[in-house]
Amino acid sequence: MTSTRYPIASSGNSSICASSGNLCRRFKSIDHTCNERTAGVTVQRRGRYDIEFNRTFSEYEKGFGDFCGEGDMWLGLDRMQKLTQYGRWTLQISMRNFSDNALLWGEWEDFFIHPAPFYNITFGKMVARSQNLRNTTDNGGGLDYNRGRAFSTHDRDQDEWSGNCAASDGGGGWWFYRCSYMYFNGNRTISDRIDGGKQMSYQDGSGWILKSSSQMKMIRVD
Ligand SMILES: [Ca+2]
Repeated sequence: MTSTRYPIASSGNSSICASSGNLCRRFKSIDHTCNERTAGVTVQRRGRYDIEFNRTFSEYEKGFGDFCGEGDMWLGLDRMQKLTQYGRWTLQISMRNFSDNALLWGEWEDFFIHPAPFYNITFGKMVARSQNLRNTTDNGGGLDYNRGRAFSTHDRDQDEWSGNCAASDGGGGWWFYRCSYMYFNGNRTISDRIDGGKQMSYQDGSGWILKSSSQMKMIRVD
């Protein structure tokens, strides 16, 4: 499978249910009539640092930021859950390294967000990736570690660690297990100094790789 739909450079959520017009308006009433098959919906985008990601569970549930432009944003767990009820979706994740600005991306099939209050994330196997993305589970690493996990924030601990991953790891919400090897809602990377899993980072089995930007997108495939 090749991927020509391209991450990071792509524009905002302009196309889901494009025929119904403005997406921002459309999001107020996502329903089963939404049958756009090739649309991509941006789930998370970060790189401008124009908004904070250290937020409450309720904010992660509702979503925040710039849905229709190019600014940083989080779609909202409630919207993800509603959208994934219909059809099959692929999750595309792309990120840029802080150190060399290299772009890495991968796609996982059967992305699904379960209902509140846990909003567990499930997904199938990786179906496409850039050559420079490793997803090994050796020594942890990759997204596989998060499969099936509930969403946690600093004010709602639903992770399986004895402490609170979100509170310890930079304040942003995520589908933590005993924390995470992929974490894009953490602290902004401002230097090469690695600080556990607190910064925007991806652990590929060989070590933490700090990120300067990220984008997660859900793409309807069926
Ligand atoms: Ca915990």
